[in-house]
Amino acid sequence: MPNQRNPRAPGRGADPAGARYSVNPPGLPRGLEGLDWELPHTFLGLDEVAGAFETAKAVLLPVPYESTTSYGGGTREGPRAIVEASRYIELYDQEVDREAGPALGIHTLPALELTRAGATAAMDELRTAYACVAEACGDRFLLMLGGEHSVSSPAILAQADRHPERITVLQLDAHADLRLEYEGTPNSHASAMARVLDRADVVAVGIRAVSAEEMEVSRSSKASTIVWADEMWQDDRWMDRAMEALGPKVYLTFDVDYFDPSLVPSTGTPEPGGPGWYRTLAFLRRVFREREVVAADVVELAPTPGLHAPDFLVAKLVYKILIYRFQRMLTGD
Ligand SMILES: [Mn+2]
Repeated sequence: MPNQRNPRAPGRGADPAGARYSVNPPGLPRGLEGLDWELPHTFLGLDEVAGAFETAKAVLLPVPYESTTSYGGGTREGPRAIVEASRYIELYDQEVDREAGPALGIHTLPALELTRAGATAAMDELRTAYACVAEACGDRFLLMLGGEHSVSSPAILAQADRHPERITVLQLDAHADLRLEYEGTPNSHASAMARVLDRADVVAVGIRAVSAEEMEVSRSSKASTIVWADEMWQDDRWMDRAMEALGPKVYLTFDVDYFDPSLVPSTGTPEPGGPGWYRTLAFLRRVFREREVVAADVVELAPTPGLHAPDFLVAKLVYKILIYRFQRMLTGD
């Protein structure tokens, strides 16, 4: 029996005809159909129709990896909190004037568990696994949910392997992550971008905490561009500067500590003076309109028990990224 009371009801996600919501979770024992079952624990709570891999335009890969966090911990819980919060997002998006999620099809993969036999082994494992997932995805848009920022480098390197032309990494972050090594490991979250500089250009936006060593690395590398958070408060010229530095193919890595900690306090290393919501969306909209974004990740959410706003913000950010990626398809221009 279709549930017509409320689009938040179980089995969220329009059926192919778009007229009703499917209800029953797969594998339900006979006789239990039609009861008020909760939404699936998938991105947006999409059901097995709207979330089917075969027809999905976008795929989410949760990687709840945390090992080298230097200050506050908890990024291991990030992917789960994003997916949970996403189940309460309005499917309707005002910018594209439709329920974008069911129209796109978004498939949520199970979380990838990495070995605990050290950071190097875990990063090697992730690079292999990510390459395998990217291959299986074909032309579906792959977005990875972290986890700490170190998960980005294996993903970027795997994407660099897939694209013969040099890609640009667009890094939204408070920190440059250009340390050659940190706390004894070159695989630290603080070294995530240093790991990729010889394979990709890196345009870092929102930066407001760097070390002297990182400034040396940035100044001596033609591949590194920094847009400082304090220039972003003055006017929008930073957007032009960032766009000019982006090549035609972009990998987007979004460390949520980019945002001001008044918006996202739930992160390992919060830094004051971060950008806000609407200018960030304006920038992302432009990036997706003017460049080909080949893949993305959103990392470093460390949920605070009882504080849901940052989890919801990050879930909505993920939804907006997917909407911008398919903006033309969704609006028909
Ligand atoms: Mn950061």
